[in-house]
Amino acid sequence: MTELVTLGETMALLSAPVPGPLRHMTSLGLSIAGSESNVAIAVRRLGSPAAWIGRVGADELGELILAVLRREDVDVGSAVRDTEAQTAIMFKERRHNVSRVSYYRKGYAGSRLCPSDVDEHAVSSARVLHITGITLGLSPSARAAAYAAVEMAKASDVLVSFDLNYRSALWAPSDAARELADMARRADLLFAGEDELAMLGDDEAAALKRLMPGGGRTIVVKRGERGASAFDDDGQLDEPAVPVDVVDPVGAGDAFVGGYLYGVLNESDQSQRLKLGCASGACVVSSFGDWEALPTLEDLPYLGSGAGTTLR
Ligand code: KDG
Repeated sequence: MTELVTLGETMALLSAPVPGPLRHMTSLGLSIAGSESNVAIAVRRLGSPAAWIGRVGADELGELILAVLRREDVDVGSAVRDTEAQTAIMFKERRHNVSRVSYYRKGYAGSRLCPSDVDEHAVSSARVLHITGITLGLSPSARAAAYAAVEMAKASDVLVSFDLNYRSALWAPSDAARELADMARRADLLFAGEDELAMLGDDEAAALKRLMPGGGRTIVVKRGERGASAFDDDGQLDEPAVPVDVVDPVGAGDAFVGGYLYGVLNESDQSQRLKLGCASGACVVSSFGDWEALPTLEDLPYLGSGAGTTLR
């Protein structure tokens, strides 16, 4: 049975293999990218069943996405093939130690996600529904699909997990702040970056107070190289990051969320959830790719081994 169900857009990813402007590349690596499917892969790699719901084009890139997710043992049985729009593409390049992404996604298949695409059985039979603010910014129909999924989850006592995941390329900060805050208040478990909380309130304390009106909810603040903090009815718990050399930060937030959610699904305590999140994030920042370096449980003990460690 699926434990985690995620909903969102996954794109084909074309990445520059070496640093430099995209315009001078003669070849690009081909993979896939999508915050929600990254989380599904993260949870599945650690050991819990996970499903992804989204729309892909009826094209080769759509088949690529489904094939990669299937290979990762993520359930894509509820994914939809759109015969009228193509699969979106994300490009990634590195310039002066900065990773830069650009999207070709407006009007593409993933943005055409709509409420009737949401498989009610898949949502109501899961234990956690995970969505992100990216879906709210994609299009009105994708936003409606996210709200429909949350209603279905709430009707079946499925825990709603929401990552603000603000993407400036998708919408203006004022529109995003309103929509993100509205969805945040419906979530049982909220993930936010420090910069995203700043967008929603004067300071972190004010934003947290506004977003956490009732008890029984958890807000997890992702602090990058300074780790993460969880706020719940028991107060605040901080966890430092695992020190690693940062190679490519894209996808690290999703890895953190996946590790944390695996802890939720396996009844780990708050400290263990944060540790799993930070460890998964560290694995992804220390290598290229949005999800390829996500760990299995067996990989985790090797994290933090000194430089030059050889396993024979
Ligand atoms: O969170 C990592 C993502 O940025 C990436 O995999 C693609 O979903 C994505 C997005 O919208 O940026």
